Amino acid sequence: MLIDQELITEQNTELEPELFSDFEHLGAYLERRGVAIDGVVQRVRAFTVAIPTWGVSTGGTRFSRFPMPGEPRNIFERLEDCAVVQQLGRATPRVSPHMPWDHVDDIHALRLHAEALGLGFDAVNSNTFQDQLGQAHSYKFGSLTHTDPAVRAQAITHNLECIAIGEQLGSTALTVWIADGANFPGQQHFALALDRYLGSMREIYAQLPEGWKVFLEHKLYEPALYATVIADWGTSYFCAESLGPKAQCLVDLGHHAPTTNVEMIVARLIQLGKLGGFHFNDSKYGDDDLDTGAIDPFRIFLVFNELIDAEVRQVDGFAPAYMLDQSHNVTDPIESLIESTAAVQRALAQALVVNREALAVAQETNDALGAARLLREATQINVEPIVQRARLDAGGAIDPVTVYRASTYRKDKVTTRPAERGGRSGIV
Ligand code: PSV
Ligand code: MN
Repeated sequence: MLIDQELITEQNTELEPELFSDFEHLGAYLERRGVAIDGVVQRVRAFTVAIPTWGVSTGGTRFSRFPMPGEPRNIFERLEDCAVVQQLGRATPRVSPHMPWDHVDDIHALRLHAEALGLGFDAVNSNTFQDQLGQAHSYKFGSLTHTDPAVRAQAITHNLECIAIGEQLGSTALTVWIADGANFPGQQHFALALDRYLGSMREIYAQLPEGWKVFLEHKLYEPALYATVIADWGTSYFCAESLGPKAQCLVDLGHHAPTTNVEMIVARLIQLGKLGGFHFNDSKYGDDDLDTGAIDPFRIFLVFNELIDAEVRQVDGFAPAYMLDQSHNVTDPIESLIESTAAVQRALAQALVVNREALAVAQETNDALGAARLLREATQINVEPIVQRARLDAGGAIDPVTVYRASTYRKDKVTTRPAERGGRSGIV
């Protein structure tokens, strides 16, 4: 255990009386509304979200990065920090690795290290948006869609390597996000670029092992600032559909224009049987990678409202993969990940207490205001006692950030993890 279990127990003992009293009060309130609180706790407890390995390092912008003392310097140390988030929150038992950022020669040792920390591996993310040392061809003008077949072949090979690594780690999915696009009108032939993407992806798809999925992650813009090849959910859907049943669409919440109705995209992908998973985060202006729920908690609730609707309707094959994808530029990433996990759990709990029968009636009778009230009411309920109870029952901390701050974890790491000279800047 990375955080002294005694510290967790001490804190929990102190907070339990208040929590139990709030819980009882909320239970009575929900009962009057026809909701059994224990059922909601069970559902929140069963819910898990994967942590991005890059999320425990200090993030940055294209302008700068301000490394935090004691930050992890390699994947083994990153896993330790992920394990702290899991120990305190108990909802993040898997990590989503990024290659080659997390590359090690001995993959088996990595798997064992993760297992010893109580962690498993989620989808492997490939990276053909940066050039790596010693790489034969540059991705400056694209990767899977590059005009030069040799560059495409290199990008395909990298994705196949990611699959091979993922197999050794016990992962069952590959997430592909490409930065390919254009900075100038006329620079790229739109149709040919998309054709080349499909051609490359077909080769990757053909090598997916039994039981594996490939998630196609779309993004509006950046780093391509005029046009991006896989810019929107429509293109992503078309590609997933063209590739076959193992290909699904991944929705990163920040990858849309600010006013886009993301919950509707989620509903459409569910209806079309192609919702593969999520990268949760929040944003105000673009792909800000801010902490989930930090800016617009109502939006994440509306996404979960669609997810629970799909679940209640027992939509065939509905089983999205949940991941966080954030850049922690000014906070201790461990704290941000704890808070973001709780934000996701809160949205889930609120979506679970929506009166769906009443909502269906309001929708059928065109009661616009009544329908909106039902959703708003659910978000006005303070479901914190449910989230805290779920954490406590799972062996975590009622107030994980306070326990973390009371621990000496980061302070100890400042000594044992002396900062490396140089290091990456910008995106992590
Ligand atoms: C792209 O902006 C993205 O959301 C993709 O998921 C990448 O793999 C990740 O960020 C890299 O930080
Ligand atoms: Mn993402």
